[in-house]
Amino acid sequence: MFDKVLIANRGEIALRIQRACRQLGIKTVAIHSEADRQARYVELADQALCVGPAQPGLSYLNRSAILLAAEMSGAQAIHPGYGFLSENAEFAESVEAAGLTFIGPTSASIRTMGDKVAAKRAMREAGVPCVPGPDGGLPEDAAEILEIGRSVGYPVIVKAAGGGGGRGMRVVKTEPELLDAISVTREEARRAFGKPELYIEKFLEHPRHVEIQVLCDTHGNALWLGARDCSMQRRHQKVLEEAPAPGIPEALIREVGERCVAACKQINYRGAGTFEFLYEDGSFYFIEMNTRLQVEHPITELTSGVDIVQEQIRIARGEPLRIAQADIAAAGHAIECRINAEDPYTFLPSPGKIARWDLPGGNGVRVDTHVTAGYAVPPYYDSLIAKVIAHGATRDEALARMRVALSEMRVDGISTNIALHREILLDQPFCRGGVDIHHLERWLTQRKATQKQPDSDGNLPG
Ligand code: MV4
Repeated sequence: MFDKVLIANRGEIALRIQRACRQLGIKTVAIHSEADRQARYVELADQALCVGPAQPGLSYLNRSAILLAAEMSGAQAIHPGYGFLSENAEFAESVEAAGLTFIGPTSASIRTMGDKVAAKRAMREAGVPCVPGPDGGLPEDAAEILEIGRSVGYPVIVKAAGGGGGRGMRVVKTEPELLDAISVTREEARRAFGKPELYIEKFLEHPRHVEIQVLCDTHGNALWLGARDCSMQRRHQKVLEEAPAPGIPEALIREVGERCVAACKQINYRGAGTFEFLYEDGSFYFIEMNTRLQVEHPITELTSGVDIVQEQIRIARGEPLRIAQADIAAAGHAIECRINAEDPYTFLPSPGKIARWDLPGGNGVRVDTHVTAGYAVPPYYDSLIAKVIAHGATRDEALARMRVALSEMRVDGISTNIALHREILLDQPFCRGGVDIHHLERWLTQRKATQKQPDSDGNLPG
């Protein structure tokens, strides 16, 4: 049982975790880099410790400094948030070895799911439908590889076992390209992930990206909390997400959700997790499992009525889940727009001082942000500065509430992608629902072609 949590993260998720802790009467320790000394959650924390300079490698990824901060502050548990060390099995191990509680899965689960070949094998054994392709990693022998390519059928996609999230992947359209593509990808994997192991799958050409949220305690109980559609991505960066996934029959979602729960029980999973699927032509295909809290967790909180972060903490304290699957009445529809400090045309980060920060509100509108007027967005970290979430009884009501919310939002002093979100919410195919993972990039290409582009001084022509 712990009563003080060290939050090993920054920005909006640090504030989100702090809120959950404080609402449970748990003290919080904020660690921060020199660049985040003035952050809101540092000010609100019971204790704050600087763990290093701005560079992530010297601060938020500095495992020994974070463990020392836990020891010095008397924190008995660490919540890693997302990104940074949240899926670092060695860090989870060192937290447990220090006699502290890691608020998340066991290091064994993190390690297994971080190896995409082992993850896929575990899911196949648990009856979770996977993308077609041979079990295990690719062999070295050229003739064997070519035979595998033929049996899978082109186009195929080659992926690094140590990759994920779009890193270490290469699509191969025809057999003559296969062997060279594998050599290049193997070398990239060796350099990027420290291991060259690859696997191969049938490449799905127009899938949607649909994921299932799960929650598992240490008493054998596991729940699925609904589906999220994350297909609106640009270069593997999610721009906007929604729950549930529009247009997919509830019975099919329920069947996949139950398979995910069965898999969690089979692998003895603990805490919050997300099963990532590709959904194409009415079928689900497992691709990866994320063993962390995700950026887009609020849309599941709003449609399931479950406070996922508080449940993570309760589970880590050894408490059994207080809700059963039957208690989860999926309610309404939620959409999340990720607000980034970035140039709306180049998508390059736009750090700097925020002169004006006007946030939206009203029924069904939630804003998760650590930013306040006068805050200076640092250039060292990702560009996410706020998440605007709109919830309604129907998807159309959520869309209408989001449009109004974004019309109220105003940020001066830096560039943001608010204008991009306003345009997306008027895009007919998106508003109809169910676009695939390539839609946003096609739409951006067309928008760029038709839109007057500013010149190098930022002036629009004409
Ligand atoms: C795929 C795929 C199509 N077919 N695998 C991308 C990141 C990681 N989650 C796995 N991803 C994909 N795996 C097969 N067999 C499509 C994606 C994918 C994607 C690929 C290219 C460009 C954007 C993408 C966005 C989401 C998923």
